[in-house]
Amino acid sequence: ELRALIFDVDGTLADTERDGHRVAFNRAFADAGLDWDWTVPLYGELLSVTGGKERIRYFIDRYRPDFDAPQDLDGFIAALHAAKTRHFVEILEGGAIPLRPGVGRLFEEARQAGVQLAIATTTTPKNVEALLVSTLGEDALDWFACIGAGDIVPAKKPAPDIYFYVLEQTGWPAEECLAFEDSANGVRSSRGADLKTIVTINDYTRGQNFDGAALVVDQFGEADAPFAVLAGDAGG
Ligand code: XBP
Ligand code: MG
Repeated sequence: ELRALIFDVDGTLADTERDGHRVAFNRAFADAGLDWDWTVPLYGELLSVTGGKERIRYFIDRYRPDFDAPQDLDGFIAALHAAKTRHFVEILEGGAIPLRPGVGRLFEEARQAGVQLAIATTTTPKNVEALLVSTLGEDALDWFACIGAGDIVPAKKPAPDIYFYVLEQTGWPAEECLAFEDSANGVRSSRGADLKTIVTINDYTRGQNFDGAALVVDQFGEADAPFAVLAGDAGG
């Protein structure tokens, strides 16, 4: 019995990273008078670290070892990240980032079939809300039985904690749920919680290791643009 679909957000529901998060980070750096510039290829490397605050900290350690860090480094990173969130929400509210093909249809068909929906993501809750509202309207927030996001669990993906959190909150047994992810870190997280997982790749995650995924496709597809199966068995 299929009871619920649990979705990752960034890269799965929408291509938010390159033209959304990355740009928002750079705007926050500029606001703070920093000359840091996260180019498209550099950002691809930084994506190995999930979570925006964690990503900034990793960048400083790895790429700016001589940075004259303020004494309260945690506070500095938190403020920088809050500015980044404001910029990201502004980008979404401007309507710049659509849902990926087939996502709206999947939500619709699940709701009509009485299959429940939830979110499991490392991104900030405000970002999830802004994406859902800007693409689907205010009512869409009520479609989700649980929105597990951000710092609600201390260990971000690839740890399975955010999926365990959603399963705990909803009471759904893992074997009655299906997870949707776009990245290796995401699959490690969902598989760590024993969830059957479907992967939709994107330009940043193509070629990553999706061992354990039930199915890998290039997109969810629409009637006029069917998805292509890259691994797994759509019928099985
Ligand atoms: C993707 C991420 C996120 C965003 C940034 O998470 O790694 O960290 O890039 O989000 P997922 P914040 O695919 O699980 O949604 O800056 O809000 O942390
Ligand atoms: Mg993702």
